[in-house]
Amino acid sequence: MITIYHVEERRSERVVWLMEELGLPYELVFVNGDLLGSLKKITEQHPLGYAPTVRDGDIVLVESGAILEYIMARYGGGRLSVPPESADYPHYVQWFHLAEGSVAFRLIVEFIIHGFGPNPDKKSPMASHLRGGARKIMDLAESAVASRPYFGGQAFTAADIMMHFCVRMARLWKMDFSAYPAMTAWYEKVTQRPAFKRMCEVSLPNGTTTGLIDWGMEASDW
Ligand SMILES: N[C@@H](CCC(=O)N[C@@H](CS)C(=O)NCC(=O)O)C(=O)O
Repeated sequence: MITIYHVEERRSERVVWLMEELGLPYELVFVNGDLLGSLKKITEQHPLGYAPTVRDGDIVLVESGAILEYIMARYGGGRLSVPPESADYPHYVQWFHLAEGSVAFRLIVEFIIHGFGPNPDKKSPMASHLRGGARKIMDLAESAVASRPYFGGQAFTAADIMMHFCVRMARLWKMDFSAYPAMTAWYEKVTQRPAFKRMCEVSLPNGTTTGLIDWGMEASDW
């Protein structure tokens, strides 16, 4: 039995969504409505104290992408991944890793630079250079789902689960998606999946809180 240590509306929802898609049993641990309480439970399992953290018997794993790969390979019979011999494999492997390695990273970089205020180069000489990086990646993401139905190619895969959190983060931070019709259609499509809806019911019983926060970002900041 996999135990998922969860924080509401955070990356641990990727693991819950995957388990629901695969129809695998799991135990979900979090303190409803209490972000810090949930994080405390995670810290009892692992010194990094991140969501997601997962326990499988004696094994404790962190890093959402690694956790998804572990579950698909060990318990999912490879479902929701793409085998290397498939023509879709390069798309799948790139977007699966790009999601956390570059998309989430670049979004957070812009968020931090925004916090530097009106003269960001005074804080870091790289600030102006880094600005616009998230947009470039989102342009790439738009062209990906404009040319094929899903990030991983022709079928829904774990690459879509990885990318969903990033796209949601960009939308929460008010990136203007009017220039991204393919990504908007992809987002609508994947959030209609029954497993996504079950994930929301179990992992977010009180509904959104992060969606209600003023993050201080405006469309013009991107
Ligand atoms: N790259 C990591 C990021 C993990 C992460 O930063 N999780 C956030 C929630 S989405 C968290 O737990 N933050 C609390 C903290 O950093 O202490 C992953 O994909 O698992």
